[in-house]
Amino acid sequence: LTQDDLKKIAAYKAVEYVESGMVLGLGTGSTAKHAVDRIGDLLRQGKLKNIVGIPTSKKTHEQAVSLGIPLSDLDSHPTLDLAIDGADEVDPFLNLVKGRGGSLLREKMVEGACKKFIVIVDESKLVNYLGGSGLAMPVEIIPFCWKFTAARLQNLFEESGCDARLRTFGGKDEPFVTDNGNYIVDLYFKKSIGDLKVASDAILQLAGVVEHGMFLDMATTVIIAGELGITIKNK
Ligand code: DER
Repeated sequence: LTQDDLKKIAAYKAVEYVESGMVLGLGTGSTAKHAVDRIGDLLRQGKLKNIVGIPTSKKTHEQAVSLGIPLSDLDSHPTLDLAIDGADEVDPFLNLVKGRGGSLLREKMVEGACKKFIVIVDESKLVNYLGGSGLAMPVEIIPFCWKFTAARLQNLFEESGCDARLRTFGGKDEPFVTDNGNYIVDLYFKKSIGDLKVASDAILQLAGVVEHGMFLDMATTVIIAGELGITIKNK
């Protein structure tokens, strides 16, 4: 089984939780893409009806439009029944790192408004502690004086051996710009950042920071697809 096979297996399992009439948060990324495709299939087959989708990125919005999934937004639906989305890291307490696709702000807004939030991952996303993969922990910041903000973020986590890097795209030095017109600083850690709530609050206190990619105590179910089968963890 390829990693994409596993992503698809997790995604299809999550869509089994979708009932007709639901207002759904539609996630972003290569795993969530399979879930959105599946929802589109079931709508077309008439097996699902009266679904309203709330996309978590312009990219997912376009995918959903192409599939004919009826769409709305948080202004019209401030509370959603269910969101399905991927994650970059999942710790043993179902805390997540998200945002390596750059959509963390809208994802956190949508998924924070849901009664249930199902996370779909292949087993490679499991970590012992957040930041433990040594890969990026994204922070969305405003473009104004981004170097100033990046330096403050790096200093905040000095003891964890933090390296803060502006996310660029296309190999050039052009800053990556989010759907919301902001920049992303990716934090790389050499050691655990300790208490996640303390870290989260410290990041959000910095003026110039919009949001970070730690989704703490938000997932209600995590569906993990591995070589040996599917594992479902509930909060
Ligand atoms: O950027 C994001 O938040 C994505 O959902 C990410 O967390 C998972 O992306 P993937 O399914 O492509 O690995």
